[in-house]
Amino acid sequence: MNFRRNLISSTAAALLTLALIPVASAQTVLKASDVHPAGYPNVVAIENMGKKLEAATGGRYKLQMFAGGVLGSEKEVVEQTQIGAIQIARISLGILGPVVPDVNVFNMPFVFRDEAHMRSVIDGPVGKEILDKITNSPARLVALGWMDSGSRSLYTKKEIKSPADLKGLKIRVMGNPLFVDTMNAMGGNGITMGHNDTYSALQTGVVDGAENNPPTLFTANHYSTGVKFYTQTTHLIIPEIFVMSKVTWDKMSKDDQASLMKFAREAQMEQRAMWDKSVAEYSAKLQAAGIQFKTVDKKAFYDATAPVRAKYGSQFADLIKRIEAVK
Ligand code: BDP
Repeated sequence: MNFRRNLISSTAAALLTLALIPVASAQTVLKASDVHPAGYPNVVAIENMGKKLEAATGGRYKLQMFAGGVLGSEKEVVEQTQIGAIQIARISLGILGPVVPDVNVFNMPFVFRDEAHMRSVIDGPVGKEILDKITNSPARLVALGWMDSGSRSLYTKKEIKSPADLKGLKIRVMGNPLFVDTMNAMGGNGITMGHNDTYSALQTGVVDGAENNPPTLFTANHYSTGVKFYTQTTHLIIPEIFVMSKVTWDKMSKDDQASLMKFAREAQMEQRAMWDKSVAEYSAKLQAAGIQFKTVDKKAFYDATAPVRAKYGSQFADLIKRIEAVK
């Protein structure tokens, strides 16, 4: 009796396994990476994009989000995406500069008048052109869309009123020579490191400060390292970007590619709405935690960084004219 029951149940189990195999093997898992924690607007927007793709393809694609930088620094994640070990990377455009030099036009200090200007540019033909340049470059990445990252400003223990106050201060910047030059021109010493190493560098005094937007200052806990002043230089207004490995893209059908592009565009818009709320929310939390938001004479920093725009901008002269002409 027992024997028969066991036989039946093991046969049933075998049939069940067989039935599951085709489904399981037909599903492609897209590993997605972000240095930001779960719940951050970028992470949520990418997860929602994945859910839509999963529904539209009847489960043939499933996105798995690895938030909080668990897959490595953005530089490492880009490399992993290029070879197809990671499928979707949400990164700062700043990190892509050394890989696709054409994107550096958006990475220059004060290239946009303000965040509204940056949005108009990325939404228009110039934004599309830069996405195409990434996709058509030898980098083996397909640009899916833009995201907002607001403005980057300085945070330090010491108050900064002018470029002279940055003298002798080591300020963490993202890994791109353009940002080292920018920080040096602003009066400090630019030190590059990955986002996930910045907290301990601030904590141990390896650096005296960093620069970023309010949501990052809060969610990465940088505000709890003794930093007191958030000096609103807004020297960089760099959009975020999300890219797919070309290895993965090339295996997708034209229809699936079109669905993904549609959902990517929706993710861009969804993140933007969440972004504005998150800047307001985290700025309030930072202030409640004692961080002093300071306005500053931006012109002094603008003037100080003129040599950086001259050095990196000459190759983009026509494009910069078109960016400036965007209302
Ligand atoms: C944040 C970006 C993130 C970067 C980080 C950084 O969202 O992609 O990794 O800055 O400074 O604003 O490294």
